[in-house]
Amino acid sequence: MKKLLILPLLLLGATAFSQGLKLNDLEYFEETGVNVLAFNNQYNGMFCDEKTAGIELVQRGERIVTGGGVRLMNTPEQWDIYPDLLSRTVNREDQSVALAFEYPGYDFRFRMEVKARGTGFVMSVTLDEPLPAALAGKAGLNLEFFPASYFGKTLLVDGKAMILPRYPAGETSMHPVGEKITQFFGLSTFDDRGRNEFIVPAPFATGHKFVLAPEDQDLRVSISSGSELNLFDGRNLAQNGTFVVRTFLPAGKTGKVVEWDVQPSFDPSWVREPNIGISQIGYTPAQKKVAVLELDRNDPVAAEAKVIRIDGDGASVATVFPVSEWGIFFNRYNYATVDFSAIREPGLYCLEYKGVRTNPFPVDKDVYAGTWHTTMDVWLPVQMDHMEVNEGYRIWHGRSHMDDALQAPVNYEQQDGYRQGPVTNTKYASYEHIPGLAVGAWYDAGDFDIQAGTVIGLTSQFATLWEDFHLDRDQTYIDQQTQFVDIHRPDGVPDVIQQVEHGVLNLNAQVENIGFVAQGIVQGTMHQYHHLGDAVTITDGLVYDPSLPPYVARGVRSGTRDDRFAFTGNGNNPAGQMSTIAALAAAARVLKPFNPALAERSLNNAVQLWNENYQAADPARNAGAGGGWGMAVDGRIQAAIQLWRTTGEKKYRDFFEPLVLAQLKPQEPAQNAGRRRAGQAAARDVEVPMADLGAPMFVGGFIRQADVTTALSLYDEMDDAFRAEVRKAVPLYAQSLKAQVGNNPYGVPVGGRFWGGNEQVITWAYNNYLVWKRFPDLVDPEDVLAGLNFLYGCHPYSNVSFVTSVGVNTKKVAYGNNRADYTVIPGGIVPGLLVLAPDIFENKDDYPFLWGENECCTRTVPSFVSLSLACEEVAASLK
Ligand SMILES: [Ca+2]
Ligand SMILES: [Ca+2]
Ligand SMILES: [Ca+2]
Repeated sequence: MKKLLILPLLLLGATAFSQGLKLNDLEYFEETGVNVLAFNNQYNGMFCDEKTAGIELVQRGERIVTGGGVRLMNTPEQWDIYPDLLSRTVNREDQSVALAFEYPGYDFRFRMEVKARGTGFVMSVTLDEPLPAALAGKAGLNLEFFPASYFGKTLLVDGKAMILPRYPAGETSMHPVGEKITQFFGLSTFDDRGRNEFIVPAPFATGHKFVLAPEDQDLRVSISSGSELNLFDGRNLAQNGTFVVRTFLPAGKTGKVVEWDVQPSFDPSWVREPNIGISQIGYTPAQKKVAVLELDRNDPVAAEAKVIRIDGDGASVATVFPVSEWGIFFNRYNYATVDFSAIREPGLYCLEYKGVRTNPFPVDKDVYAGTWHTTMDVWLPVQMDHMEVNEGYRIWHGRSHMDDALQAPVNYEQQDGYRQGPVTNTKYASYEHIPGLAVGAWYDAGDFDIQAGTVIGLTSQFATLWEDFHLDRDQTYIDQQTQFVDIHRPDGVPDVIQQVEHGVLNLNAQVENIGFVAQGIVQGTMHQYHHLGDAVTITDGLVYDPSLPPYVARGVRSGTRDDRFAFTGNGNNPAGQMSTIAALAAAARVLKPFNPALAERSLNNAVQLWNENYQAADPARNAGAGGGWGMAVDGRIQAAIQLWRTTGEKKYRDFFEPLVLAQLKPQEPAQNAGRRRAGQAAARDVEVPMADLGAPMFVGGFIRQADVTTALSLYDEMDDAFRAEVRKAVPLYAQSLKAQVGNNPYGVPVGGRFWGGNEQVITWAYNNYLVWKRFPDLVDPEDVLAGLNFLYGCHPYSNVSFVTSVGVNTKKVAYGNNRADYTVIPGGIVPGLLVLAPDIFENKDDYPFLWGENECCTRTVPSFVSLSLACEEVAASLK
């Protein structure tokens, strides 16, 4: 690892003696323990307001304030409109950032300034033209505080003592919908039950000086103004709402119309407590054990750390290990490592550095055994759509979405990236009921849509898990006849086989009723989409009948149009069918001994789709048809491999073999948009590109990942000539895996702009395993374990386990459908570390609503389970 030689003394000189807020090289204001960001992070057109944009305050290492700016609502929700940033000018002479904005639909332009003043700052709004009349009483200067940070804290309003509410019980009033500022996509987050009205929250405090949390140095912020300050609680409208400090812009005035003086909590002697990165599941005696210390740049690195064994009688034995300084990574913190691999005696240990002690962790030969059980036994069953899911005395949810789906209307677009083109590509008319869909599949993530990629991917990967690892664990009762699941209750059938069934039941239903797998089957209104709680209550479970009045049911039909929409714009893309074919064919193979009828049905559908589509699916004829990741992978390869494995027919092998071999040749890397999710590429540029994290996703001249892993997966089944070609390609591929780590102290590809990077770490570590399994000399097996060690706590920001409920210190909140209760669904894998501009790592563990940090995605399950099983195997091999 390359060390950045930066002298601690110089750094000490640079910041510790600074007086007042100053703009730094990354264009935000900085003083010890305080960072003020003025639109370094901007709003995202895909997910709208993510609570990661505008004027923000990071105080003593925590981002406690966000969303500063002029907004048109008292308490903006995620899908409320925000202004376009026209210009951002950094003025170093007077230590200010000047900003210009407009709300294009409202003919409203304004300027803002954020300017350092002593140890605090002033933020102001200037109007060159008076406020448009339609925005009087609506436009205001807002600043949002994360409520969870302030649970149990107090407030002074012009000196009057108050308690910040733990739960909202503020007052609201109803207004006619004509007064409402239209939300994004023209949709509404509010179900007004046909009354054409909307809710306006009232302030719970009003004054000229607010001091939040005067008792707490970490959280104290004071705001004062000559204008009236109001304090709103956004949670009256939305559980992810914030405390909003707000001044309404005056009507009929120009010039500087609002000015606030904001004083953060400043202490020049403050030093961030070290974050000691350890694996929360512990270590095997034989594996490498390296803790990573994430340190304040003003905190001189100590020479030693202690590893302390904790015995049953409470006695402890300490062993001293040297600390190696690694240097600065990604600007913000200094890093050091402690290699305590010499600890080999089984037992309980903790690590102590400069008086900070970690929680205990085990050292034992079986620490990796079964760490995936919570994920497969609990988290995954809870994600099963169209089923009632019981666990002990609790029912997680009822049989959801029994009303199937409606054909999504043509020329229609809605939240979460769903759009239907000018045609349906099906035999159905817009809004027509599509029968037979209330079976199988999983909720996509913290929301409840069925995403094609997730259902197809899980079905394929679970089939692979069965074949590669013979995963015969049975701890779940799954009955498709009565659509009932019981957790912690064996039923004699391996759970992974039942999950394959659950996938193909839905895939077959879609292929047979729609003709292909729809891009998504998703809630058709915004107020259903943001649903929290039991999915059985999102719809009425009755098929929509337009001849009945709304909110009236008759028998099994209902006049309430609450059924999901099937988005079928992808139906004219033959390449898009290939992953469905692969999943159906793989499932047919593994299901044959368990459910021969379903296996045969799946294979018939796969063969039919192949025959209809494989010629038209040639990538040469379908530019850009390789999926949303910017990589032009020929989907026909996987489809043909799975059809060959299932049928043994030579024609499939003859099809894929030359294609796989051709792709083993080194080629130019595909154009890649930083691995952003589809649609996010449209987000505005950020100051520090991903590559600065030291994790280049694609290295010039190296082979693309997918191609070699496909060849590796075939290695044992193919002849000597094929294997010889693979052997030639693998060394370069192994090098590219190493190169992807880049230059960071954690030894894995750290990343995560827009979305936490755990999935890329999992994929990278598992690809190391695929090489190691057949070419053990080419890959360090510790690189396989390093992926899980990162997930389990050896990562920046904190040392919490990113797998909920697994490990000693694990996530307390996650963005599941129970997030309103500030809890988790056990066994989920959160996205993890989010990298906010310019240099801020974050994974909040008190506020669950930041999806980029905390939303457990269903598609992560099989890759995480695969890596876990790989780590069991690797750990057992180390002596
Ligand atoms: Ca989704
Ligand atoms: Ca079972
Ligand atoms: Ca319905």
